[in-house]
Amino acid sequence: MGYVLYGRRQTGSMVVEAALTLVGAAYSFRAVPSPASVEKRAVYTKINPRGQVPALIHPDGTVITEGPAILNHLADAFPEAGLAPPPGSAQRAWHDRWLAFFHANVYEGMLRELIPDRYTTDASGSAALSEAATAYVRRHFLIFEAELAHRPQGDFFCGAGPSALDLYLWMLCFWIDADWLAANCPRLAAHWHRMREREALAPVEVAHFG
Ligand SMILES: N[C@@H](CCC(=O)N[C@@H](CS)C(=O)NCC(=O)O)C(=O)O
Repeated sequence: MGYVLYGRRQTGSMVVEAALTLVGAAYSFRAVPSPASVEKRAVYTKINPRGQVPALIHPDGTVITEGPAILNHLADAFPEAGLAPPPGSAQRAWHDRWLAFFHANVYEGMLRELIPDRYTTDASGSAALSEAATAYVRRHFLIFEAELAHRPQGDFFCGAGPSALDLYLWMLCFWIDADWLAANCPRLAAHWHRMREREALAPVEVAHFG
């Protein structure tokens, strides 16, 4: 019995699919209807009360939500896959810091940017809310771009292969303006292009953005 991933096209389940693929875990995928489908959604909220994807069900039935918790679980459960530096190492602390940074700030900021109506009771202010969120998201990308200037230059953030953090940035870059990224975050833009060239990730990209 493998894992079960609840997800939907063009959502945060993309990075979990990528991680499951890279670690070679057996899993089945269950598509969760969009938020508009109230009736079907009621079934899913029994699994994740927030109604959000992704949710990963461990083979023992444990429900895991929140992208970084899922990714860190897979990194620890499949250590030979090298999805994160060893637990307890300084490198792992660095990795987890930035994973949490992007999850807490950028992912949430992108939600405000893309669906501002959900974050206000005054729809007349939605455009301004979205605009402010764009600036907020970009400020956080610039902080990480500056951080990379102090890191050893390599294809990946933490070593010889893609880590969960590499996968998370690969996913987030599908939601940021590519021209802005190239002009303002050359290291991250180059990283995104390298990640998109990886054969193992191509089917996941096609499933979400093909
Ligand atoms: N903090 C959650 C956020 C997940 C999230 O916002 N998922 C969105 C899709 S990208 C979703 O399911 N939205 C549907 C809803 O909120 O009703 C995580 O990291 O997994």
